Amino acid sequence: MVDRVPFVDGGFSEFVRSLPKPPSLRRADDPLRAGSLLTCGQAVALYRVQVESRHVDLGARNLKKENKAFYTIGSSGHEGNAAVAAALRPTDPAFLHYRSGGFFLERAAQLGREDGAYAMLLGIVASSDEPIAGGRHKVFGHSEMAIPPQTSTIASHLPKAVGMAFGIGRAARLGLGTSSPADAIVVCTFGDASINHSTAQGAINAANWAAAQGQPVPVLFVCEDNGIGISVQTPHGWVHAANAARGGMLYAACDGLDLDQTFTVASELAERVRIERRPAMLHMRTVRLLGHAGSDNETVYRSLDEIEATEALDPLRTGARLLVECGAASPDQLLAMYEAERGRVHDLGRLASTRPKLTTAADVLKPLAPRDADAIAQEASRLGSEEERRRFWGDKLPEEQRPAGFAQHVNWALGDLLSLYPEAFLFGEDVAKKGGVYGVTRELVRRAKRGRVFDTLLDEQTILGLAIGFGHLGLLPFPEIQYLAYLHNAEDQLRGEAASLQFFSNGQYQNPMVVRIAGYGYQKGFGGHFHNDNSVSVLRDIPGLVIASPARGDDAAAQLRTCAAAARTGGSVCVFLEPIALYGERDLHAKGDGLWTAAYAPASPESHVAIGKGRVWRDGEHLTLVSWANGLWMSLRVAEKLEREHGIRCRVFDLRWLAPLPEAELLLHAQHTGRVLVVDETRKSGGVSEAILTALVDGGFEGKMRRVTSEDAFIPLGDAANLVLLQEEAIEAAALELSRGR
Ligand SMILES: Cc1ncc(C[n+]2csc(CCOP(=O)(O)OP(=O)(O)O)c2C)c(N)n1
Ligand SMILES: [Mg+2]
Repeated sequence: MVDRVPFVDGGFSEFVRSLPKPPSLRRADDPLRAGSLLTCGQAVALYRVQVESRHVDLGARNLKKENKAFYTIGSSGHEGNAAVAAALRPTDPAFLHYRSGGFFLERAAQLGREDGAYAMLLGIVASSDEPIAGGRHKVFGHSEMAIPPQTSTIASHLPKAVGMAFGIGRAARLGLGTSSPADAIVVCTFGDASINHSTAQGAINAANWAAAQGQPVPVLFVCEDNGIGISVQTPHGWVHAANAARGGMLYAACDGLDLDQTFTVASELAERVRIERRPAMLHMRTVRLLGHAGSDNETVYRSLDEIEATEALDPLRTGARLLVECGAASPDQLLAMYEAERGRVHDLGRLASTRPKLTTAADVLKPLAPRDADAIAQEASRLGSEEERRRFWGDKLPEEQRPAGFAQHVNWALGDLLSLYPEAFLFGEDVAKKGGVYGVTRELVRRAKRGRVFDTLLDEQTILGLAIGFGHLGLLPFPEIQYLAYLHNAEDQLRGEAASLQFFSNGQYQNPMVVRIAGYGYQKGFGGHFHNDNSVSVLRDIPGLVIASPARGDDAAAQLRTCAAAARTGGSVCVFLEPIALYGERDLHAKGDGLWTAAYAPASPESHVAIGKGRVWRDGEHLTLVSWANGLWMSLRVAEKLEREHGIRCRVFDLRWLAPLPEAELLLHAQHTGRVLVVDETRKSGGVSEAILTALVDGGFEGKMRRVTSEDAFIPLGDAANLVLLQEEAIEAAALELSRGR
């Protein structure tokens, strides 16, 4: 593999030495050239940051050779992004591309910080001293620089950038304070290949869609276009052709090899975004030097001629030529600066490599999803003032209404939460005017203050991105995903982004949210797979995620409040699964028995349900049925029948939470009868029962265990659904077998 570092590094010095000396040097406060927004002094300072960024890249490669560094994706060739940072305010939230090192360092410099390069180097060596991720990843981020951390999933930060921009606008209209100034703009940077990703396309589209309706969306998309994504070339002119005239988005192109022009164009565009509160795209030309990463052998897909031609466009060379031609600096001064930065960064790299690393699993896990049960209990028990609630609900409060089913309880709890938290927002497809496809959110748009309950466009990635952005701002979002099946095309926003934020920011950033998802099977007379999805394993394996899965209205209301309280007090990311088939169910054993309704119990210490706390519905000594959601409803019916017809008495235990599972209680109730039947309406493979049985084994349970589940299938339309979904007959048969000792 050819190492191009000597050519880029040595080639730079050679190039600068060859520049003709300027006849005289200009003063620091002279404009760099006629019409420049930058003075000579500012241009030189900006250039120094670019040089610093380059030396961090070179330093990373040196440290890698000694096995002291773990990350060599650099910013070489992209240093023009320092001029974009200079055009913004340091309080403008920035979601950065992995080549935006210049941006990061310039923002540090703007704030008078001298530790920008050191922070990057600490990340490169994965030290626990690193200021954003604490050694968990090499990301650009800093809580004092308004730079939240990014994951490596390209483009996945764009939806949250749009969400944050939208949230800033919405909060400003409602007079709510947030973590960002009301006139902030949000910037996100990304590559030319990344722009093709559906996540990027969805985010850009969403910003334009909102802006087209006059909604403020002050987001600046910055495409750092080096013409290539790893080895795949971007068609010439593609970024321009696909974005220059798109929706109402402003668009401007700049040459990242010219720091002066980039600063001017970026400043003018940023100013328009700030004033007009409209989305804009800055298309910045860059080059990629030193390959995609240290391990990338560019010669496999690029000719040496091409590589050399690209190196000749090194922005440090073009920048040096500009400064020298304008008389802002002499070649000798620039060479001296280059070597001084090399030495300084080298020393910082050495120092960084001696700093501590994460040494225990407990340390790694610490910021993942902190939860304080007492704080949650206290917060979840808090009820808004009666006056406020009466203003929200009108004459009759929910507790003064007749007992009701699941959907109504969710509606009541959501209403109470909207009235309790002025910073709460409820949004999703069809949630506002229509009140949700099943009417769960009906009337809330009318009752809540304008703009707090709103319909989004049809894109689940955007819905979750909005929630993440709102969460960053300190707001409390309740996004709705219309059906579980449609979470799957957006789940990375939950898995890769939302759930990982506290982890990769060492607890410094939070994106609290309660994602309501309508799901599970058994919808009578409606459905097919996409409306009857029972696959939850994709949620269960997200570290730290809280999954509530209530079965009856009283639990639904209490658990929703618990989720909101966990989000509010600890930044928890919570998923609230709603069994569609039970939305309107009123009865349990017989038509008209009303046993699946409940009176509304408003927030109080008595009505609080802690995270991971299950519920015993029925006692018995012969057999323990373990279930949740529709499975619980069926289990209770079967238990009744078993007792009536066979004298078999079952204890029925409702998990209520699928993550974390109530493992200790589970064991206790299993031991009580010594026989456990897990009634799992999800899949046989990857379904929840796998975890339940494992928990019993891990807990040392030595009794008899069985499970009944649905089939590993997509759910067909009509009555055929019941051929693959778990049925009461199967539960009964298994229960009989188990209780007879087989
Ligand atoms: C969703 C996703 N798919 C694939 C990758 C692997 N990957 C990392 S960088 C990259 C190319 C990105 O190219 P571009 O956006 O042009 O950025 P550049 O590296 O050129 O600055 C790919 C495919 C990834 N990180 N995320
Ligand atoms: Mg690229």
